[in-house]
Amino acid sequence: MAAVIRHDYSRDEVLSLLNLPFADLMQTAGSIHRENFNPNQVQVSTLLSIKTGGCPEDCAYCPQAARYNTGLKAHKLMEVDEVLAKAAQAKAAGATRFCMGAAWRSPKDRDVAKVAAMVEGVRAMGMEACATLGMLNPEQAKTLKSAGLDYYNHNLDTGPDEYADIIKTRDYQARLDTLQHVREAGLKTCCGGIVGMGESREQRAALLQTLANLPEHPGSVPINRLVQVEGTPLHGTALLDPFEFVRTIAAARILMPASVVRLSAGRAEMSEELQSLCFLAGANSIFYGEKLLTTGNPDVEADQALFAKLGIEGMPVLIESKTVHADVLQEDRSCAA
Ligand code: SAM
Ligand code: DTB
Ligand code: SF4
Repeated sequence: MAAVIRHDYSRDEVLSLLNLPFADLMQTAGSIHRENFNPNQVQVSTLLSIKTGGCPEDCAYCPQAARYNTGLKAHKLMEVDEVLAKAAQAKAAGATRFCMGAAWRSPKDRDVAKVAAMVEGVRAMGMEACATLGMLNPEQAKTLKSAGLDYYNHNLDTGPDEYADIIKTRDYQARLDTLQHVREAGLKTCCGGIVGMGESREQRAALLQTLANLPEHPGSVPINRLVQVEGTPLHGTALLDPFEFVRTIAAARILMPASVVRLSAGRAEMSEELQSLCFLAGANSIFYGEKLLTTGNPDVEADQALFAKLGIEGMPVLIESKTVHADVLQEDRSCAA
């Protein structure tokens, strides 16, 4: 059955999805997942922080904001060969997408030129390339597209109404503008948000509504669960009920049926059972490798073991008409017992 792609969801419609009895929500999300994807395949991305810390922004969740005392050691932009060595390791471990993240409000043109060289190197290895560098102007987006960038990650992070409670150094419209520049350059968008920042179910509905009503559904939708870091204003926030997290994933799957939904930050604090519920709810991507940007992620052996237990294999990607498999993850399926 073809995916029903809509961009006209009302907030109440999204809220009524989140309010469904759990079994009904999971059944609907699971059916839509199956109609559009192989439910036994999960896309595997590896993240690297290419420029760490010292960020001028004030995002209340982020350990990389210079103004919070998180004990993080700042690091200038890495050299191209260092980044490509990490990319080669990620490919050897089974990743099919390499995502480069920088703690910038927005990059300078000379930074974009250096990241463009990194992108060319990653693509030459046969992996998809993603970057998240902050706000981009139209020219910068075009430069990255010309270098071969596949995806640009730029999250909305919250619904529109509470954005100013979380971030004061930029506004929601600036996020929407960068996403427009990215789309107009012909790049695919990777755009999602963070849950577990003390928001209400209504506010999660507003985030999902805004994502689904973008002019194009993002190719990837990362759903992050707040990683609480000491020294950030959101450290100590009451933990989100795990079922609310699963409901958010399921609603994202229903609203954006053809998008890859990523079970993103926060997996290191999740049980295998909770992660499995997220896969059943329609999540079909993860960050793979022991580190996210600055915080921990499950180690590759744990993820390979979980995939083997669940009979999940890495999702192949088509790069320049060549199918690239997530070999290591597939090999390890033999461990399933
Ligand atoms: N500086 C750029 C920006 O903010 O767009 C790119 C890097 S920024 C670290 C990328 C994303 O990481 C943020 O949009 C946010 O969704 C996520 N993130 C940062 N800190 C997080 C945390 N503590 N828990 C969960 N997600 C987090
Ligand atoms: C996304 O949505 N989550 C990733 C990636 N895109 C760049 C980042 C998660 C960061 C978690 C906190 C850290 O490791 O610094
Ligand atoms: Fe800077 Fe991005 Fe962290 Fe905000 S989320 S403080 S912009 S690195």
